[in-house]
Amino acid sequence: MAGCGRPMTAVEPEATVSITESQLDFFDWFGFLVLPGYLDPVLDSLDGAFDEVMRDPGPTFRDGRELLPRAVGYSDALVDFLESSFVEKPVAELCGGDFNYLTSDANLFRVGSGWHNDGYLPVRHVKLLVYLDPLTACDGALRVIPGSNRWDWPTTVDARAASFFDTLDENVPHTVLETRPGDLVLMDYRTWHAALGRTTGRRMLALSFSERYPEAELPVLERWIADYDRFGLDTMFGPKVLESDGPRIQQVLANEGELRRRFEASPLRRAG
Ligand SMILES: O=C(O)CCC(=O)C(=O)O
Repeated sequence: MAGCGRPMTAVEPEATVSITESQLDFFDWFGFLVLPGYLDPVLDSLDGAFDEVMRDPGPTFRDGRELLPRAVGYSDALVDFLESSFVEKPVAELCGGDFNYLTSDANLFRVGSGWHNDGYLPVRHVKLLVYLDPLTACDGALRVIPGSNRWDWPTTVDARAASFFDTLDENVPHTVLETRPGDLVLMDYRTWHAALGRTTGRRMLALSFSERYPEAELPVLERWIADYDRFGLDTMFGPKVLESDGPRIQQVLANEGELRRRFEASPLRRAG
């Protein structure tokens, strides 16, 4: 839905497909879920908005991939998507009705991604991955280790895992998620994943969410947010998300203090 004086940027279709009980169980057990064609009704809008934000303001971080942190916050169409039932419905199922919107990024990959997970946090963190180009095992489709979301850190997996898995490369037992534009991939942060094979110009939009943090765990949230100082950020959200000032961002905003302190001291400091 559009709001707060923002112009309507596209027709606003509603998600008609709900996640079933067995899909929720699948996510719980295996740490990922693919919804084929789920985003077809909004694909053109997402595709156009992605290319626009990659032109302006454009990627601010390059390490083989070109990355624009907090990408959603630079586009009315992407904010509409964030607030739409396409996002709200599955995320509320996985993270509860009072979930947090954490951040987003737009990426143009010119390299693959080695085996890693996105962190072990005390509450569920979920990433929505929107790949805007058809991907097969040969050209950089996402690979996941099903069930690795249930590994304990550091009991069953430790810091040596990433380098060991990288030596194994394609021989790590895994599933390849071949996707076409319009598919939505949902992944638990704990799930180990990689993108291998020839990979040139894969476009990926990622949105991150979490369950609401209980009071006692807020210091963990604050440290997690502060890690974004690696991108020279003072806040997790781009201007258009900040304008919306919605309930989904309040817990993150309230815990950005350490990020702002690091930003003030950072040589990467940049405005906007
Ligand atoms: O290269 C990819 O598609 C995977 C992206 C990824 O690893 C991540 O966003 O954590």
